[in-house]
Amino acid sequence: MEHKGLAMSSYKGIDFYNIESHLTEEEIMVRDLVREWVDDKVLPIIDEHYMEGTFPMELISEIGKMGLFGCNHDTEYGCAGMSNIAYGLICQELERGDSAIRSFVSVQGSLCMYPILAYGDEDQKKKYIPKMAKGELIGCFGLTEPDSGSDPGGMKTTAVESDDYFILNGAKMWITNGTIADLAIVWAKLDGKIRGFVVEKGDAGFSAPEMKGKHSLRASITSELVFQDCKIPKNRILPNVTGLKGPLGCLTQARYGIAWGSLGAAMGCFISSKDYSLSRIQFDKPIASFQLVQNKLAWMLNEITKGQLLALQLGRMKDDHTMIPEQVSLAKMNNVEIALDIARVARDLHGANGILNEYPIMRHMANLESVKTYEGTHDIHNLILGRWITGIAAFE
Ligand code: TGC
Ligand code: FAD
Repeated sequence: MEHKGLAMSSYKGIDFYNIESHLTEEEIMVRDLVREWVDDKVLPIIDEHYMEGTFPMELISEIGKMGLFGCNHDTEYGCAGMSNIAYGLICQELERGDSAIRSFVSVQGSLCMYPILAYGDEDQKKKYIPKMAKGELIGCFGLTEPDSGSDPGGMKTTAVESDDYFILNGAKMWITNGTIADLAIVWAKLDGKIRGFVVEKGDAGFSAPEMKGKHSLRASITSELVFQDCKIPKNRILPNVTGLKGPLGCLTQARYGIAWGSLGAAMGCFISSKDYSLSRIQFDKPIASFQLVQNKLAWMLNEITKGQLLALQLGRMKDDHTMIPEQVSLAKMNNVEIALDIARVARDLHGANGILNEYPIMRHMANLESVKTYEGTHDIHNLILGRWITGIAAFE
């Protein structure tokens, strides 16, 4: 029996539980604007960039014009001052295009603009934030090192204070946007304590070679950052934070965006699966008419809907300033995992066609493998929750 549900409608997002009824007009407007922009500007070109291993640089100024960089920061230094829910919806729509686009926006706003705003001085805010909001300056965030990923406190990069400079030595690895960035927020140990520094492109002793050979996030630039007696002026230290809570505070912001963004990748895989199963005929019927296929589609919608409700409530708590980092861990961990599982089931539903770049499935699946690892691996978030539940840290 035919039934008028999602099958008969054109794409208007996935909103089975009427999340929209909880959104403001501005949130709906920005979500729809970004959704349309992704359809028009990202989806037609992203696969080529993915195959070539290039980032679509031409999109940066457009993202800036839409006010998406650091859009949830205050308007004082030129940011859009949107709600955290609006920011989450933007991440969701961008990642339906590709995780690389959401990553670019996450790194710029949450990992580079945020530490300058939260820990920087007035001159640093005035110098960098207005241009970063417009996309005229690109930022990156250097925490991970070859020998310290999940345990960033074990970093070896050092800063030494001389009369006129800080001198940085060491290396960062896996840094999104590194090679194309104008500035890098770099975390290094000064007198044994973790401090943040702003390193600029062109600083003597600083280089940012691109890392090649990725099978995931191919439309994103990933780099090493190398510091060899790199001298930076004294006024480039972030004066208002010391210790691991500096970088971890930034990660809370970015993990929040991923909790929403990963749902976008899941939605892309779900919609493609729904459309494909209605059009693919086997045994003289659309495969959508078989119970096992419907079971898979129903499971996808179920997981996406639960993930949306998690993200929505997380966003409300962030907007109310009651959100704690452990709540972000739960949503990042859950939503990335279900997105990856949905991508895998979607691949199966598309049969052999599921491996082709005509469909977004394998691209999302491969991207999500990185998303599961970066910003704290799935298991690190499990342990963060384990510590919250038991009071016992099981990291060591
Ligand atoms: P721990 O004792 O837990 O904390 C040290 C201090 O930091 C505070 N804190 C936080 N503050 C804000 N937000 C958070 N999420 C925080 N978590 C902890 C904490 O209160 C404490 O403050 P204080 O005042 O007492 O000093 O530190 P630990 O060494 O036990 O760390 C535990 C652990 C494993 C959870 C932490 O190291 C961790 O999260 N590791 C994962 C590392 C990670 O996520 N790296 C991500 C690198 S960046 C990246 O991946 C970018 S991808 C970008 C893209 O392309 O999208
Ligand atoms: P490891 O820490 O070596 O972990 C390997 C495995 O061991 C994982 O399964 C992990 O869960 C497990 N493990 C580790 N410790 C424990 C423990 N205590 N208990 C149980 N299991 C444990 N970093 C940045 O600083 N800036 C960036 O912009 C950035 N962008 C990235 C972009 C991409 C595409 C990727 C893939 C990574 C990026 N990263 C970035 C690095 C990322 O944050 C790290 O890869 C991540 O934190 C994990 O570190 P690792 O890869 O060294 O893995």
